Amino acid sequence: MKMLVTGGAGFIGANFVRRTLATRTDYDITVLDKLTYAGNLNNLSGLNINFVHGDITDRVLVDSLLKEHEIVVHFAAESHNDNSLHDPSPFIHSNLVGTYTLLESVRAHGNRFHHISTDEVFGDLALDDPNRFTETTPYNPSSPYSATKAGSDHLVRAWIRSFNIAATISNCSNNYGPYQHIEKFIPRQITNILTHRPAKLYGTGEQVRDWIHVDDHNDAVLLILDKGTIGETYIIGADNDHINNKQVIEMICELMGEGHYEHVADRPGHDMRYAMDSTKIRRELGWTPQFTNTADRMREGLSATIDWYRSNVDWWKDAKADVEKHYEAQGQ
Ligand code: NAD
Ligand code: TDX
Repeated sequence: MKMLVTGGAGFIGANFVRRTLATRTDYDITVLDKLTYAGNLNNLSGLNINFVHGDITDRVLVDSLLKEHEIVVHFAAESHNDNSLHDPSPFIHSNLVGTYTLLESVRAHGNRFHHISTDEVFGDLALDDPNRFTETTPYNPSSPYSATKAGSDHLVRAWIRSFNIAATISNCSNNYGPYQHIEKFIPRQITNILTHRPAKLYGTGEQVRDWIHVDDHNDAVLLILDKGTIGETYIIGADNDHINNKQVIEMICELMGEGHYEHVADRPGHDMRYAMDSTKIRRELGWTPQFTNTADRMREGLSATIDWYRSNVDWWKDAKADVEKHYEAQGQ
């Protein structure tokens, strides 16, 4: 089976390629990636795959690849909320125009398409709201990032209904694990502590993210490719919606033997709480996350992630000063 993975040099995409090669023998993988600041070819080093350096908005290139591949798994996107608050334009380009370009090519070539999306398309929940997001929750995105992801989901849904393309969508909660860019919350704190900087918590840190280990997310995507129903959307989450940012930062500090962290300027429009109801994928496809449910299992996943950043200093050290300079300019 020939599979094209867009954004496969980024955090989740690279872990997906690794996970697929480790657990399946029937996939021949090509990665299409623009290698933006978030893409890193080293994420794929040592793997037996084809790599194509290019932009998903390049229709000629996309057509030439889709002609040769049966399956497309679409991870490529601008992915950081904070960046989208400063310059939304790359988000419009990659997340909206990029997804549109892929969909038009899928329509022409008849590929099986899986679109990777996020919980942020639903907006946020109040801290005391007992509800969780489901596949039928109305969309209500808050940031330019989440609005472009919501728009890309709507495009996929419209192409399914209007043109009958063989597509599925998954909306997953916050991922953590190896190869995550150090601009993001968990790796930023780990690498801050490793470089003798204080960990940095936005505002009061009451916000809740429904953390999931990246391997659990990718196993769910592989299951959707194997057994998912064409046209359907699946919510992916590991029931971690009871741990707030302050508790996560304290867990990281404790695991790394560091007592001190700082409160810094809050993110404008900061979403309060995400919580995912993944009953559908658990019931219909039999998916179960491995790192789940209790603070103890999250501690296990975090501990392994800390070890990875400790053992792979060369992977992140060149980017660290620039990332922190950028945050410092925003009082963060
Ligand atoms: P990332 O920023 O680490 O990686 C994105 C990758 O896409 C990079 O390799 C980048 O070079 C590539 N890319 C960006 N624009 C491109 C373009 N125009 N053409 C080709 N390649 C391009 O992101 P991530 O955290 O791995 O997220 C991957 C996907 O998963 C995104 O669609 C994101 O919205 C979604 N998602 C992420 C999370 C999370 O917690 N990180 C949670 C749910 C869903
Ligand atoms: O230094 C920090 N301190 C801090 O308190 C950073 C970088 C973040 N935070 C907070 C903001 C959020 O409440 O931590 C939480 C997580 O922040 P991010 O890692 O930036 O993730 P988030 O904005 O929640 O979005 C992530 O999950 C959904 C991914 O980046 C998105 O791509 C995905 O769609």
